[in-house]
Formats: sequence, C-alpha cells, structure tokens
Amino acid sequence: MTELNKIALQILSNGKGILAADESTATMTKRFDSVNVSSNENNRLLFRETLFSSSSMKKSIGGVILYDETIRQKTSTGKTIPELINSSGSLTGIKVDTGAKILAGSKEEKVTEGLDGLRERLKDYYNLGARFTKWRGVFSITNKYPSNLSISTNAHALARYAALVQEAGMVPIIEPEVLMDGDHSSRDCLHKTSIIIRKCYEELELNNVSLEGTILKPNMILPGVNSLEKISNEEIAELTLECLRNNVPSSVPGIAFLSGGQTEIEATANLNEINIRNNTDFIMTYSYGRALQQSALKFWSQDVNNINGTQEIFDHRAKMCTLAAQGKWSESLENKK
Ligand code: 5MM
Repeated sequence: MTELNKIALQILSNGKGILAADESTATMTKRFDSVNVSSNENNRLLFRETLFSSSSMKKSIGGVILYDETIRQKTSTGKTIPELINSSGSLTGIKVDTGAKILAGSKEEKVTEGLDGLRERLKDYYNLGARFTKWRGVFSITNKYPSNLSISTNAHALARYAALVQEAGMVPIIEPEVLMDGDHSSRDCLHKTSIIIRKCYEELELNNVSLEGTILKPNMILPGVNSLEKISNEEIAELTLECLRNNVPSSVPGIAFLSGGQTEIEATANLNEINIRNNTDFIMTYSYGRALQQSALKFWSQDVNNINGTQEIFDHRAKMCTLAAQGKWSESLENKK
C-alpha cells in the first residue's frame, strides 16, 4: 500500500466522509447573508471552529477541506486549525484551485484556474499541515453544453493539478461537478457525466497520476432542478452506480459525493441507497458542504455563542451521513436525537 493510498483510506474508511468547508469568502458571505450574520473573519472562524471541535469529528469526519483563510487561522485556545482537526484523528485538506473563470472560446462555460505557481503553494500548504487537496471543475448541461472544449480543458487542468499534488506528497480530490441547474433528464445527466468522468481518467492516466492515491468527488445522477421528471432515491442510486461502475478505473479507492444543492435529507437518503446497492469495490461516502452544514448554520445564526446547541445539530447530521455511508440509515432515525 502506498503512503497516498493509506491517506485516502484513512479519510474514507469505516463510514467516515469529508466535511467540505472550503467555501471561498464570497460563497461564505452568501451563506451568512442568507441567515443575516455578518461575514467577517472572526465570524467565519467562530462557525468553523465550532464545527471542527464537535464530537462527531472523531467518528464521522475523516477529512475537512479548508479555504486558504482558514488553514492559516488560530482557534480561541491558540491551536492552529489543522492542529484542531488532527486532534480528533481527522486530516486537513485544502482547496487549491482559484475558481472557475469564463472559458475563452466558449464564453458561456467555465474553466477552473489555479495552475500558475501551484507547485510552490502546495509546499506551503503541506508545511501548514495539509495532507489532501481539492480542485473543482464545473460543467453545465444544456442541449449544446458541456462542449468538448470545456470537457477537455477542465479534465486537462484537473490532471495537471493532481500530478503536482501527488509530487508534493498529498492526495488530490478530483471534483468534476455537473451542476443540477437546468431542465435536463436524469438520462442526460448520466450520459454527460459519464463522458466527463471518462475524459478525466484519460487525462489523469496520461499525466501518470497514481489512481490509488486519489479520491473522486462526483455529482450523483439526478434530473435537472427544473425538469418535470420524478425519480426515486432507488433510481438515483442505480443510475449513479451505473455511471461510476462503467467509467471509474478500479484502482480508485473511493468516491466521496458532493451534495450539489440537494437537501440534507435527500443527500443522505440517496447516499444510503447507493450503499445498499453498492456492487463495486469503491468506498462510497460523502464530501458534503451544504448537506452537512445547512441546519447547523441556521441554528448558529440565532445565537452565535450557542456552541453546544450548534454542535448537537452538526453531530446529528454527521452521524446520519455516516450511517448512510454504510447503508444503515433510515428516515425514522432522523427524529431520534
Ligand atoms: C464548499 O463549497 C465549495 C465551493 O466553494 P466556492 O464556490 O466558494 O469555490 C464546493 O466546491 C464544495 O466543496 C462542493 O461543491 C461540495 O459542496 P456541496 O455543498 O455541493 O456538497
């Protein structure tokens, strides 16, 4: 087993998953605005420190993805944030892309940037305590998109990023996110997501990325939010498994889904169905942002000093996700707190 494979398994095994707390300041400000909390450095730290010191960190959170601001912050007790995360046996991750920008040549689409100077930034992040990283490529579905240009430029960037991250001794999370926006069908999502994932692995192999030291962070296969299609959690699980079984090389140790705008319960129920049916060798778990934090944020916004109450809400969500990552969740457990 290589060192990178060990790190990937440490993050994903035993029902653990990832807390995606890597919102850029702009996104965090949107989240705070929605609950009327001022988005300043102290409040962002307070909310995140509250989550990272919750008791569920030990059992449910194998890794936390941070944003640049957070990895450099210190907690109220003087520890660094990576020290706080490590103290519960969890690993520190860092978002290293610099965001999705307009793609020259297909101006309605985006390409994720951040390769310039990445080798040097990775050294810095490793020294700050990071052991895994994240880069997110974004794709939209319409009748003409994603274009081949967007698929190949984003896949190429993801692969160059991943090679640099492994060179720096860290595990790259490969996140090609197909957005839920639009009125496309679940079949269309299956078809387009499959093409994108295949292209990513073609580029990763070309760049000599060792797949057993990577984690895939994909979307689930869903109809667009404006589609009239009705689909059950079971069908979502089957389509998602079909996509991953057919397009992800078997040397990849694990898959950690993004929630992408699903509600907390939807994201949990779908993950549970995926695990009940998981007939692959991949670990199937979560790397949720909104689906782990939404209720906790709402509660916290009522009284930012109510640390215990906020942690209780977060602990419940994390526990539900851990059960779903083992196919042991049921809706009736949601009310037993
Ligand atoms: C946590 O949010 C990340 C987005 O950050 P920016 O838009 O500010 O760059 C995002 O990449 C996230 O890690 C994934 O999309 C998963 O989050 P969700 O909420 O989709 O589970």
